[in-house]
This record gives sequence, structure tokens and C-alpha cells, in this order.
Amino acid sequence: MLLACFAALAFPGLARAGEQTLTFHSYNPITLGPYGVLQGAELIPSPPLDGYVVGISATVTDTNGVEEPISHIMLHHIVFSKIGTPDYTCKTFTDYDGNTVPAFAQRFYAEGEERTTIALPSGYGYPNRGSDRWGMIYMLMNHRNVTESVYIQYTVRYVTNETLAAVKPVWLDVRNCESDPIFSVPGDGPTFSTYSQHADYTMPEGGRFVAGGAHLHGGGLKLVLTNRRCGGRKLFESDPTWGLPVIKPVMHENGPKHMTTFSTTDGIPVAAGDTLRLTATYDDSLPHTRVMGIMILYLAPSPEAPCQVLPTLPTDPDSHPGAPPRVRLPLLVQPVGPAQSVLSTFMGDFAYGAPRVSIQRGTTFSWTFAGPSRHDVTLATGPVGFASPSRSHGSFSFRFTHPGVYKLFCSLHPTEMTEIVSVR
Ligand SMILES: [Cu+2]
Repeated sequence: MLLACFAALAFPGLARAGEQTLTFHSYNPITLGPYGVLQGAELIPSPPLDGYVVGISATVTDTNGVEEPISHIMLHHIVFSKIGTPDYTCKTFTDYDGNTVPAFAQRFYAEGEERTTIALPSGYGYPNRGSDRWGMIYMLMNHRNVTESVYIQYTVRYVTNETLAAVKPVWLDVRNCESDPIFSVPGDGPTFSTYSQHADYTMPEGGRFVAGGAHLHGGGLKLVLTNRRCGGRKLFESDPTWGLPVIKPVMHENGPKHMTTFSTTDGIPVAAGDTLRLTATYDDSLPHTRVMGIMILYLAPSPEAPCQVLPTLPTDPDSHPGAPPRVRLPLLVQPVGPAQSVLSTFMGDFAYGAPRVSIQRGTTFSWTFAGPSRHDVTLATGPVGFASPSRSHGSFSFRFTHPGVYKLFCSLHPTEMTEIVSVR
């Protein structure tokens, strides 16, 4: 393993012109406890010579480099960034604790359960200097009752000693510029009802989107990019393909196994000043909590007239859209004790202060984050979907307007922290 590692770091092929395939893994193993859910951020290796990234994919392996099945370790998501380079769409971020912090890195690649593979069309590349430093944020979940150490392994197709048309990664997100860009779908509608969130972004320059991918969670129906300036016409739609195995215990509502991607030298034209709208649409007949709506596009800048004819995008052969499976999350541990008639509680390491609560309809209930670790309150099943941020301090409130039984858990500690709120 170590030898393979050093061989990869030496890059004997990089002296030649042309495309190389480089395989890296995160510097240090990431250790997950039994049924652990882990978020983290760290520096990761990057190509040591000037060149262009033309393709990238990533996976999770054990410490021997063997790919981990989803039944062992589930990759919630990873995001790769270039440190010290401005992000295209965010000047600042809201961190996990709600503070505004400067954006210090450029998001250029991400994947979740859909395992997005980016392949830029021929002639285009994401420029990278040998001196550039890459960082990664990750969220992993251990599906087993064992401690396991893993690496994030990634394959970079890299071109040196050639000049390619440079692309800029444009990150669009319905909850953009948040470290945890989540929202929750209430799910209190009839069968076939939908729930959408959108965000607008005005392009500072023109160009052509030559590739793109997207990220939705369980219950997702579609992610659509439209151009408001040109009558709201559709530029690209990414649809989920379902079919990942359901792993027991069910700790999470599965995401899609694929989202539609595109890669084309024709490019989707956008003009400076165009307002792009990203709309994420989810099923609203069941609650879906802590969901996302993200699209990453690769822009080759060029002066473009507004509202030009759009190219026909190539068909994605891996895209087989369908209806999302209907999932009801179980509570993995039953909260015990008498039902308390209280209006607030705390959440700390690793319990809710009041595991069973009984309140009247219309009550606003508050949770105080007592730390020291980050926790949250997330609906598993119940009349209305909601979720708090994952925080170590501060508080969160929710008004219970629908009667019924709300089964709640901490998404970071699903086998330890559960709570039931009964609303009369
Ligand atoms: Cu927790």
C-alpha cells in the first residue's frame, strides 16, 4: 500500500505531454465509529505540476485501497476546493454555527451517493498549478456496528504541456454559501404533490457551460436550470436515477444512484447579466429532511449575445429517471421515560434532555444546543418534515401546527439520540 502510494506521488509520466490518469487518496485515514456519521475538512494531495484537470471521480476505500460497498461505508458527499482561490458564486459562507466567514476556497468538484464523474469535453480543462493546494470537506456514514478506517480515493485525468480552453467551476445551490446547505420538505401534501426551492444567480460574464452535474437527496424529482432573461427557458435538467440498495439499519433516506450529467463542446451559451435560476423539486407527499439542491457547471468564458439558440445536449446513457422510492425512517433507539409537558429541552452529548414530550397543537417548542459536540434535531417520520442546523451552541424552535406523533433523531448520532414529540 505504501509503495503504491509513493509510486503515485512520484508521477513518472508527468514529464510527457498529454493526458495522465493520477490516483490519489486523502493523506490520513478517516476513522468512523460504529454507526458513526462524520463530517470533516482537510487538505488533500493534488497534481504536483502545472496542467489541467479534464476529468475527476472519487470513491471510498479501506486502508488497503479496496473500494468500500455502501453496506459498509456510505459516502454522503464530498466537495473538493482549491485553497486561496475565490469561489465563483460565494464571497462569504455561513459556517455550521451560523457565523459569516470569508470564502477562502473555490469549489470545483463534488459528489454524493450519485457518484458524479466529471468529464470535460475535448479541448477544455480546469487549470491547476503544481503549487495549488486542494482541500476536501466530507460526510461519511458507517452502516455497521464496527469501527472502520477509510480513505477518499480519487482519480484525476490531468493534461500537461498543452494549452486547453480554461473552464471556471460555477457552483449553483438553492441554499448557496452555507457550510451545510440543507432544507427540509414538509411532506404534508397529497400523493404526487411537489415542493420546490429555488435560487437566482446573475452571471458576471458570458460564456458556455461545457459540462455539468447535480446533487439531490432522497425524494428528489428534478433539478432544473433556467435563464430568467430569456423567458425562463430551460438550459439543463438533471434527473435522478434510483436503485441504490436499502441498507439495514436504515439510517438515512437513500439518494439517487445517478444524476443526469452533460459534457459537450457546443456548450450552453449564457450572456453577462443573465439571471440563472436553479430550482430543486421534491416529492411533497412524505417528509424529506436535510435535503439539498446543487448543480455544478463548468463555464468556458467568452463574449456571448443574450438568448442565442441552445444546443441539443447529448443524451446521458446512465440516466434512467423514475419515481423516488417511498422511505419511512425508523427510530433506531426508542426514547424512554414519561412524556413530559415542557416547551423546551436541550440536546447534548449524546441525548435529548426530554426524550418524550407531549404538547398541544400550535405550541412552539425550543431546543438548546448544549454541546460540546454538534447535534441536531431531524424528523424521521411524522406529520411535517423539519430539521435544525447541526450546531454546538445556540437554539432552534419549531411550531407544531399539525397534531400527531413526531419521531425525531440527531442525524449525526442516529443510533444514540432520539426523541418523540406527541402533539395533541
Ligand atoms: Cu448528535
